[in-house]
Amino acid sequence: MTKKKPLVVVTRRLPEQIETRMRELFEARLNVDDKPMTEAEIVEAMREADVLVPTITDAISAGMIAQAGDNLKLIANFGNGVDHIDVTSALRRGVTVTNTPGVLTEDTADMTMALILSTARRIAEGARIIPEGRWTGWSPTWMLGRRITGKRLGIVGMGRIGQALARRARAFGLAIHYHNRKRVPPEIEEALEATYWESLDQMLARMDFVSINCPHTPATYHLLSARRLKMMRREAILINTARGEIVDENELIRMLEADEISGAGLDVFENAPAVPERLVALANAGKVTLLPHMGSATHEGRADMGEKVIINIRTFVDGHRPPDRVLPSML
Ligand code: 8YV
Repeated sequence: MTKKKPLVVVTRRLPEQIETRMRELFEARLNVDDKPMTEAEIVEAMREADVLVPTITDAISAGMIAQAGDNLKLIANFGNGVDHIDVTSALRRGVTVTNTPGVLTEDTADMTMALILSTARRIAEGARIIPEGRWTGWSPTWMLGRRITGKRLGIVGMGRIGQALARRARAFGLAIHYHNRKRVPPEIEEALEATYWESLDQMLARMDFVSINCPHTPATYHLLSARRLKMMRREAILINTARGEIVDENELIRMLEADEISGAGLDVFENAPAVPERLVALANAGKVTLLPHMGSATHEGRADMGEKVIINIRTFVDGHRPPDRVLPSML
């Protein structure tokens, strides 16, 4: 007797090979035109589905989870961060939540390093000059940026991505400093020649670059508050490839406009995809580099994320614990 395939509802378009596999393995309901689903459409899907596969663009609230059907037993997120899902409510209702950690670590660390290079050396600004026909020739004091070698990088959140960033940053001659909920094992600190700062305030006051690489949780909401941002040095550059909500964006904008901080490289925003006009004006002025959440945007990375979703669903459907369960301790 063939086992009934689980009804798996996928909210966004996924890499082709992943969708093909899903059609083979599951009763897959895919989003071929990639038009984001409305809350009502997602709730409707949650009433019928055995498994929901959302992404960062889908807010899954407690209210939506309360309306889910009894069949819904797994929310298999396509992505590492789960701050868009009310995981506590899901777990309370006996719904397992999984994510896709690890497979996007190197790509996101690459993009973080790219933002450090781009913002310090004004690459985005410079790359516009020739296409816009504004180059009149070389000059000794024109388009000067900031040196990276020998400077201090403070990493906020020394998990997989923070450590992968540290490996890259060392190759560029940056001194590694970090703040984290707890100290990493001594062998990792030694390998990265990383200095631990128990006090985030004290670390912020001494860094040339500060990179946000921690998850967005209730505890890290506005971790870089107005008070903390003011501790950063005037020459410092802030990089964020984690989540916009970790930084008080309004205060960051005010400080950039007032030259109280020298620059920022942002891949995430507090109310993405809405980006404040004042921030866009700062980008046009060459003071900040803004990217549309491209941290893990590689063909390989997104395919690997899809593979992880499939593995999480298959192990769960086979009655086993999926490898990437999101646990309350992670929230
Ligand atoms: C994802 C990300 O692409 O994984 C994350 O947390 O921010 C991105 O890599 C996005 O979340 C897709 O849902």
